[in-house]
Amino acid sequence: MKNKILISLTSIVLAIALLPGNQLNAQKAFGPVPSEAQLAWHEMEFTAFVHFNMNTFTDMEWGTGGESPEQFNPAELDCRQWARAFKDAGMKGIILTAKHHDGFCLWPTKTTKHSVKNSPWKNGKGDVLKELSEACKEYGLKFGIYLSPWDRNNANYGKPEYINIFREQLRELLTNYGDIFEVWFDGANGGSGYYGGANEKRKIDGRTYYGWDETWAMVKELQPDAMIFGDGGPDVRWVGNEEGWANKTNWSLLRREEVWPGWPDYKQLRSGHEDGTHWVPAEIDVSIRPGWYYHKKEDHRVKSLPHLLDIYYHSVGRNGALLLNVPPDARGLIHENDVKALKELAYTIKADFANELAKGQKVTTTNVRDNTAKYKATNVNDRNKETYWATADGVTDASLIIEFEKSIEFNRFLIQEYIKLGQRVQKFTVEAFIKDKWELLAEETTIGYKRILRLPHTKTNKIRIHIKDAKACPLISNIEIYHAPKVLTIPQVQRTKSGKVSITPSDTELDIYYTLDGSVPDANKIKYEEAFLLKEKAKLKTICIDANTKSKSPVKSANFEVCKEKWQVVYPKKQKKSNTVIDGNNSNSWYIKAKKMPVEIIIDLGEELELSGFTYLPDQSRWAGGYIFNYEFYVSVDGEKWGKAVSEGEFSNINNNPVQQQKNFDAKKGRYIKLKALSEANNDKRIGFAEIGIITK
Ligand code: FUL
Repeated sequence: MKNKILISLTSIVLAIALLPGNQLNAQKAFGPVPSEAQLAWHEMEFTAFVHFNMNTFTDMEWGTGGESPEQFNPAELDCRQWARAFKDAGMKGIILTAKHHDGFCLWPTKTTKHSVKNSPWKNGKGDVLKELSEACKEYGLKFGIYLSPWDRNNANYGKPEYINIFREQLRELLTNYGDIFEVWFDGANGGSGYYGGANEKRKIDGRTYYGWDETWAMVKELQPDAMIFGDGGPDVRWVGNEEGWANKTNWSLLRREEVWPGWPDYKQLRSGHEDGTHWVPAEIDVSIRPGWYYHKKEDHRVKSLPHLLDIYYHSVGRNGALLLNVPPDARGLIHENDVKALKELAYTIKADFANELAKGQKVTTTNVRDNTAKYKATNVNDRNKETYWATADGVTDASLIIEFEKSIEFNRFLIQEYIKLGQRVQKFTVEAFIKDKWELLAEETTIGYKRILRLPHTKTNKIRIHIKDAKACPLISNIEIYHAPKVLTIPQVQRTKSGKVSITPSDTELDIYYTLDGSVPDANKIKYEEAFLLKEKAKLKTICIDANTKSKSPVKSANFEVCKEKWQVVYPKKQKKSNTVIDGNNSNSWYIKAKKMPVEIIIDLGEELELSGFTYLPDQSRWAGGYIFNYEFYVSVDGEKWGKAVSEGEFSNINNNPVQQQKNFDAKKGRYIKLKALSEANNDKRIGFAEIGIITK
């Protein structure tokens, strides 16, 4: 009997000890944890992706595989220039498209003739992998490879033989170029291809065809520390979009066995799985341009600084790693526009995190496991990543207060969990003590390796971090507080068809001022509070000002004509969405099918005006086309008699630089305008428009 009681008592004690909240969770892992190599990968945070290959020379995104090696010839290729630009941008590594879907290999592989070996570049003696791996070493960057599983060139693609070829390519890459930190396997597969001349569609089963288990084992055998990227890992997962963001709730955990390349539920990858079985953190891949490859016509569409900053805060700031693609041009160099954008981004990130305010300040807490060096509250601001604040086992609701000697101003909050023992926090808030009470600044969910919050500009002497829920006692290793300067890039101005003008600043906390009389705007001019009506012709000048520092953005000028409220597209007749052409919105577009040229569009301006020019903005979207090349422009009083064209000619460089085109002519009065397209820049069978405008005398 005594023994029985003893046995059941022991089992109760054992059962209690095994309950998640009651283990020695401050010292033991809870759930999946990262490997050493994954930890090192987390710390890289920001890496360059380089799409440079056959597509760079054919102006494509997905080559068919039928290209000729003759087409690859980067006359000025300089991998050191790439490495320098990335190093200066604060990136820690480079991943290169050694082979993209079109199958062209950037190294002299033994597995196929479709490589640099048969290109005119360096008379077939060149090796991009060698040059870039050496540049990486020189600049202290890690080196990674992208090898497309889909190969639209290879005759054996789809058959078992191809898998041996694919693995052999991998073997060459993983043995000849030093340490590889990441191997990137793309899940994309569109089926059709050249396939050695067969020109057909080939279907494979993404789950079974590539024999992933064996392929992954080979990677680990040759490069034990390399991270393997795939839709569902195994080491690093895709984030489920190519726009540059993870969800705010982002677990580094994944029910990995459920995911495979081409998984239809890929949107779940944006958050990971709270109950994930493996540590598979998110990598956020996005391009600095609309396309993954360089296209001259996108030179004016390198992402703006505010956009790149959003990407940074929505990736690195949301427990992910940022893989920013910067595609070199056909010279083999990173284009000057991209270099400039990278410089601005690096400068701003540096400025945002220049001056840390929490280090060494007083920290108190509502709960601590014990006050030993390992767990005490002040571990969060000691700058030692091996120490952390831990609550007692089972306590998953606790606060921590950072008290500043003098009142501070801040707008960035950075927090890190001690992920070596698992990702735990499920809910937390940040508050500031203002005028004798706690004000809520943010209510959030996960933390993970790193979470950065952009908060409203706040003045305080106390900040409270309240962990409201966690899977096990929270372990917080680091908290940092910053006061980031406002982003003072040029404001954006938009005006609708009916004349409503809106001004968007690069930083929501800036004040906006404007003038309509041509004078320079400053803090004494009209303050912009909300969108306003401006129907008549006017010159708008606007500026953003930081009320605290008085710093100013550059001035944005917009010359508005009479608004398009009365305008109507009268030809082609009754075409849905043709009003897109005159709605004041540059980011939507409309096309006229054009089996034969010429093609024309007629607009009724609703009143007679004295015209002296017109503007044509082609479609600005990623898959744009239909660029008018040769044109004629007419003005008419009644829409019937047109007379001679008031302007004719060509939009000379529209293909390479599809920005707004402007043509001026001798003034003519009229109420109707006609833009006639005589030819399309690429013999495309359609003509596209984002916007048509006029210039009046
Ligand atoms: C996609 C590919 O199809 C794109 O071309 C690009 O390589 C991107 C990173 O992944 O799935």
